[in-house]
Amino acid sequence: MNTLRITTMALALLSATDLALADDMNMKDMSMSGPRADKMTGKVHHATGIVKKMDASAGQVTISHGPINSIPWPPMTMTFAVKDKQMLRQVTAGEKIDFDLVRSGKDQYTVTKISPAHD
Ligand SMILES: [Cu+2]
Repeated sequence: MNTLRITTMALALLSATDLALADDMNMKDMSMSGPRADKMTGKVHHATGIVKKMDASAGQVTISHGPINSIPWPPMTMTFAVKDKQMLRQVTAGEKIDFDLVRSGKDQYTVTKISPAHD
């Protein structure tokens, strides 16, 4: 079996696991903690929101975000740590953004990517 084939199979397995997990979360578990949430560590969630404020020295951004079904979260306003403080140079308060977040602790998520919203 060549390398490409093995990689393709591994990717197929990965996405099947992801889908099963997401399904399980949506159906039964609305909480953000516990063993199920632990399995989500490392998974990148995508969301949209409006920047409320930035704290460059603390490396934090407050975002009024829409629903994030993959966690799952309803819409809310909350403050996140950012992976890299430089990311805050690219945003302004009131701006509509697309962003990525990754679980970084119990009930804690870190924003790993911010870009202007597409629409
Ligand atoms: Cu939230």
